[in-house]
Amino acid sequence: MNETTTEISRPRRAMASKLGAAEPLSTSQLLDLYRWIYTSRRVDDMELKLKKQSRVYFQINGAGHEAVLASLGMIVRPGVDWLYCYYRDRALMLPLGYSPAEMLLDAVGAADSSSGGRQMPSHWSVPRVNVVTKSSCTGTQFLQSLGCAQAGRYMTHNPAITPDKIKYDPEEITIVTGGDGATSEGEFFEAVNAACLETPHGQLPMLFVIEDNDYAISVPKSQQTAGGSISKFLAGLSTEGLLEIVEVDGTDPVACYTTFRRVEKRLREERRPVLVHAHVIRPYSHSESDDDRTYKTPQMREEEQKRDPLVNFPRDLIERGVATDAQLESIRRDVDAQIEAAAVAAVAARRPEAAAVTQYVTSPTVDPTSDRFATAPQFENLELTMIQGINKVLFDEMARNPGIVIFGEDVADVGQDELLKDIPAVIKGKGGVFKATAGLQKQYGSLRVYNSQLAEATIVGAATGMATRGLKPVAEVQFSDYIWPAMMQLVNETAKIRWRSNNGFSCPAVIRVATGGYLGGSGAVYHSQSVEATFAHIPGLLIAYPSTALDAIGLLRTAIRCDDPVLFLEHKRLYRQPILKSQYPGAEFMIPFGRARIPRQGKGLTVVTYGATVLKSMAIADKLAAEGIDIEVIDLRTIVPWDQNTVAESVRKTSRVLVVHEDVRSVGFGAEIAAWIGENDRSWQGRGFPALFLITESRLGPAG
Ligand SMILES: Cc1ncc(C[n+]2csc(CCOP(=O)(O)OP(=O)(O)O)c2C)c(N)n1
Repeated sequence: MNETTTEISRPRRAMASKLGAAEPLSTSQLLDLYRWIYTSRRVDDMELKLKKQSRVYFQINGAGHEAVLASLGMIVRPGVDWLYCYYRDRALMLPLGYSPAEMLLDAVGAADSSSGGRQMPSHWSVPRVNVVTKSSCTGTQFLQSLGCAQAGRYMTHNPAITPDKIKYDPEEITIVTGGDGATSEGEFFEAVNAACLETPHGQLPMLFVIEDNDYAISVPKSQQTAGGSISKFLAGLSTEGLLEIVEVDGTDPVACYTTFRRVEKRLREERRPVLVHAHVIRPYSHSESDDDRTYKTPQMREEEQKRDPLVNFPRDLIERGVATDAQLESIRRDVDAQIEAAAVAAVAARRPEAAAVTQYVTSPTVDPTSDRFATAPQFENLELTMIQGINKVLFDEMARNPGIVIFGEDVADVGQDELLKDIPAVIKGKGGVFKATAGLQKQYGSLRVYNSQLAEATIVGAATGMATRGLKPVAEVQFSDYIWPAMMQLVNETAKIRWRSNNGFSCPAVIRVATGGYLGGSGAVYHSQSVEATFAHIPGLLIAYPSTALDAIGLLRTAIRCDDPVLFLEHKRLYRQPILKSQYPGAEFMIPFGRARIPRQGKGLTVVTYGATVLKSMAIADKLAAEGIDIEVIDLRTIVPWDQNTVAESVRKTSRVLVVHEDVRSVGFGAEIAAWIGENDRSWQGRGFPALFLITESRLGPAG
């Protein structure tokens, strides 16, 4: 079955048949379309004018993309559907009720804009109609929209989640847009693949809209996509019936509207994915800082102008007798006046206070460092290693919170649902390469516990999209050495969603990551790296790094119950250490973040450490005690935030500090601790600058 269809037509020729189609647009709908197309272009023009006056700092336009986007807006169910929109999507925002006044507040960076002045213009974020905050990254939206759609599917199939608890609608669809250039990002292919996968709970009702203007800044499509067409590139998926692909003239609003209406049934009723490849134009330069005359000839630019919907659509409306020139002129005058007034208001609008810049880096309401997360242990007669403790917390938290979803590479017990009944009689079940998730799928089913694709960006991107919807994904990255494909999501998305949307959205996902070395000789370089310093650099991302079973249990529960994204680092070497075992402290036990532990008190020297080097430091401290050296060991437990008070107090007492970490010496997290101690030396109450050393694990020697 080949579902690829081509609907490229010039608006003028197409109009008669489109107007007479089964679901013809009414006159008022056609005039609405014209109003949105015209408004979008004129807001662009106003922003360009304000840019020339240095009232705005950047401008990116939606010119030439208006027709496909305005018509897409007509099929959106505002507040029901979910949207991840590209920076060209001004004309999609208008039918959703996002006004020129709001757009211009965004453009000038007003305090009362959607990002509180933190984002560039046209980085849409409208919580009231489920337009999820977009970054400047060209491809990250695809995987987040995947997670959003997965969340919708999850909620539809999980009766424990009702719309009064988490917003969803059984008919919702997820719409994600992007340019032809953006389809070269690996995340696009990962998202299409995952959306098309047949799972026990079906495919995903995702509408991918590719706005193809032939260029990515100056790079033509011929250098971008093999064969020059993303829809032809993906044709195999449509041949298999996995994805419906439709090509359409994106400058023809009626053809686009008809296309979107036609694919709605597949999306809303059949819950299956669709890709609309819309051929548009880009009559303005990429942005105000680009000049397309440097790479397009005058003739090329003239050809493009001939397809401009702002010229062709009103002409067709008049020629078809839908509207008179006077009627259209009246719309234009009305819109112009509205935009003028909006610009005056935007220029006068309040700008953010400088102090507001640190607001909403983390949750303003849930503080994981607070006493609310300090619960006393109620020990049960159940002794657990660190990995068993992690597994037990996941079991208990899943029972408590139906919003928890667990996925990652190999985390499921089995790949086929029908094998679940064979556990444990016939097969043991996998449950993660380290067994952290063993038995969870058997207990909670494959809606809640499943294998992801072998794609770390997908794992984190999908977790990000799910968490934004209100679920609590606890995803696993198998080895920290392989977390890097997810770096873009973690740095630019997961960690920044709350801040950049001015608290409009949040992303409290938990990403569990096996990390660190000592894999019995077989670890080598790609199974032993320390990654905490890299991630500690990212505002908005909390990092826990337990060194005992008890801490892993308490900190993981805090990570799950708090409202911020947490990178939960689990040292592989500690997973099964008998010496680190603990009795299970009960299903409510939590340890607040940012509170260090002092496993050994001393007066002669402070050792500040975390993770696997805690155990090593303790062993050396015990040894040196015999030689009369009295060492205090501080286990930070969490890297972000880290407990400066406890360190300060100890340093004041000992006046000597040794910072120990497993990472390379330069620019590891230990360097941060050492720098902080040095920077704050004046606060050591006149006791002088403390002797300060940074030591890496390799220097601990065999005794460690
Ligand atoms: C990941 C990433 N790489 C590079 C950029 C810089 N950049 C911004 S827009 C753009 C071109 C995007 O082209 P396309 O997706 O075709 O959309 P268009 O601008 O043509 O509508 C580039 C390279 C970016 N924002 N993000």
